[in-house]
Amino acid sequence: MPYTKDDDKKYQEELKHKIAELKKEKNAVILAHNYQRESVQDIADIVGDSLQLARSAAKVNADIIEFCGVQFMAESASILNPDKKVLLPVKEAGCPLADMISPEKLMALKSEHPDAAVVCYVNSSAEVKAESDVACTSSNAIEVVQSLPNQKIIFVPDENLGKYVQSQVPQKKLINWKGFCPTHIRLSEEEVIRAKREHPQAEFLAHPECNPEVLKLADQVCSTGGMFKYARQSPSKEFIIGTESGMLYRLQKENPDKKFYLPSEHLVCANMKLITLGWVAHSLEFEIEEVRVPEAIRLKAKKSLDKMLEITYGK
Ligand code: CIZ
Repeated sequence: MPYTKDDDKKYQEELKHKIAELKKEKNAVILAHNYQRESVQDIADIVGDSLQLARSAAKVNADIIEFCGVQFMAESASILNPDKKVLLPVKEAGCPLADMISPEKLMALKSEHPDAAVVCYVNSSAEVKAESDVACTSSNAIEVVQSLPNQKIIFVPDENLGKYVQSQVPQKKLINWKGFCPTHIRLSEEEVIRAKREHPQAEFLAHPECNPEVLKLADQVCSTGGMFKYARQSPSKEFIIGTESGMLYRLQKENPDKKFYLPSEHLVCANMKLITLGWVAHSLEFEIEEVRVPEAIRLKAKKSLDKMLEITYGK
């Protein structure tokens, strides 16, 4: 008998049931990033950006954190919550942007600019965070750079975010690492112009990892968290979303009277999409792949995350 759509639906329901049972049995909580598949967002206890998820992990009373996202996000959750077992359902779910800088390359750059402070985007490894003065996200990068006494700032690894911050903080000199997000850089100026032509009433919200030509066309440049807030508060009814496709599901769910459009079919992060219900069930059942950062690196990386939290939340 051929496998049908109904069989697939039944299988997905069985997986959801299995995940719910395993969660209870193991006292686990499921966190999912805003870029995850709809089916994964649906089974999550919390959906958010990497920082929100890492912070909320500290507040939950669970023994296991099932982190549906990519490697650096699970690492940040583990750095901030060393007493909990953090699982990444698919160990291959990496971040090419985070892999574009190594601690050795960062150390070499630091020795060329000894008077510069080092700011690392959260999309970086624990080792790179450990070599940085302070971390930042796309929602607080400007605030973090402004808060530092140094005039010179080494900014790693995302060049587009660094250039955007430089445009907003012209009094500082940013030395930007030439890393990029392979998903965001694929959004072209032409695609945005076409989407604007097709939806003339829509506001264009762009993520700062997009290319500068694309950001020039934006009505608002914001992080994923900023996009949710802006879409909720804006009187506009239509929005073109310049970031990963997973965002549209929650935006639409939270704003049923508004319309959201993806300007390009290329805005799909293959690593985020590696996580499926099947892998979540497998990971919970066998408690794999555990993400743990060696203690000496964890303590140094935590310092840069704590400094960012202090700048952003004052504690
Ligand atoms: O920090 C995050 O979760 C990422 C990768 C993007 C964003 O804007 O929230």
